[in-house]
Amino acid sequence: MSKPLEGIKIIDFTHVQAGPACTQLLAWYGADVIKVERPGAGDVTRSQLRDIPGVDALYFTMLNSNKRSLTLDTKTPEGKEILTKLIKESDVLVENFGPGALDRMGFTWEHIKELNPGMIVASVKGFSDGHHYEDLKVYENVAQCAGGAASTTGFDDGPPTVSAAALGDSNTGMHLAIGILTALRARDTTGKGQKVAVSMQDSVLNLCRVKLRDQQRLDRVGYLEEYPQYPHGTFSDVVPRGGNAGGGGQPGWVLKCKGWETDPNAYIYFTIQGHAWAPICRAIGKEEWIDDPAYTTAQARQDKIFDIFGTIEEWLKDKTKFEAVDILRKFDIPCAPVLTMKELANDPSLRASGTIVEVDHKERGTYLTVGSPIKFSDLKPEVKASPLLGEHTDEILESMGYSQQQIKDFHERRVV
Ligand code: CAO
Repeated sequence: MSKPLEGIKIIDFTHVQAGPACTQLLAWYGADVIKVERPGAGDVTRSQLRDIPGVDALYFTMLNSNKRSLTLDTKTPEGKEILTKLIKESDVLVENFGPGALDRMGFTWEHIKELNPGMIVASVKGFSDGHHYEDLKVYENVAQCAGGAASTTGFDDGPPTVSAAALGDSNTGMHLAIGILTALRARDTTGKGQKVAVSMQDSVLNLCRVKLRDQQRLDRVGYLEEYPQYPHGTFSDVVPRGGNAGGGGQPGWVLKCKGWETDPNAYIYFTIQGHAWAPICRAIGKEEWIDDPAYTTAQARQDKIFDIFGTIEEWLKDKTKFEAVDILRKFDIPCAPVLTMKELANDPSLRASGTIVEVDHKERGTYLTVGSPIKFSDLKPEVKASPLLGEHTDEILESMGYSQQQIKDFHERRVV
């Protein structure tokens, strides 16, 4: 089966997480992604948090599947020549170097455009062009703090908190992938490439847009009724941290189940959907609440929402998180067990759907990774191992027309 992005050649100058997550996605869907790495060193994640001495770390293997690796010192004259040739033959160049690094390498957008007017240059930076922090280097948690996620995550009596989800890194990469596909579509009609830039701050803020909604509501009315601070606590003039409160119109919270005293994940998330009040009461054996005016509307329930959650926890006391969800699902109540990474790794449904996949790697044996979260009716992305450092250098140089002797010389002079 041919893949939709087959024929698209991508120079992948990305490292760590934000950029590699983007190019990995494009590689799954058929693009030829050539990861360009410094000879002898490569992407720093190859050696970060290693679990097997001398073998590419999972951090690298889980973000660079389906790519080819070309080692190239782009600061040498020959390296620049090879890169110039590669740019002329490629469709997209993706990079997430620190600010100005590509320019310092001698490959400004103007120069690349001259070499290949159809080229799409896609960049991740911490902050957008022209931003007063545009010179800053940025990692995940820096972006979460700068994008509004940290100030609105956690509990009211605790410090700003970052999420385990890679809102700054992989999320930015996903935004960039959409940008690249959009620019490719535009090129189909104009024949011209363009520069696509995504900042980590903007990508985090995009996912925090409901918090910007809340800021404006707070400015107008002075309180936010779905936050745990309402109605008994106090609000300042900024959106507070809402703990585990459900957003939108349905209150929710993380509730203890059987075994919570010893198992830190014996919890479920429970949502009180307005129209599901009667089924909730039936499920937890509180039929008397169904027609009680003190409980029938969301507004009436608001000031005692934590007492209601307390009653539900009483009901949950003798049920595991899985047993509880099995009962609640029959009443159509939106809920889920709080799942650990171990439970997710072994989840048969995730294995069957290709969301958790086992990949065979030349040096480390098999390992688990997250496959394509996007499912297609006519495409089944196959996740292949990440490349070893420089694994495809010779074959790529050969395909570019370099002779065996030239390739040997490049190796000897550490150009590749
Ligand atoms: N050959 C020769 N030189 C190379 C090379 C190659 N193949 N690949 C990279 N380099 C050089 C670059 O030219 C640059 O050199 P100069 O700084 O001398 O111009 C240097 O290596 C890379 O610099 P960097 O700033 O990208 O690397 P860093 O480790 O200091 O910073 C990071 C890392 C992630 C903070 C920075 O790249 C950054 O802010 N990127 C943008 C934001 C981003 O994507 N962050 C997310 C990372 S995931 O958490």
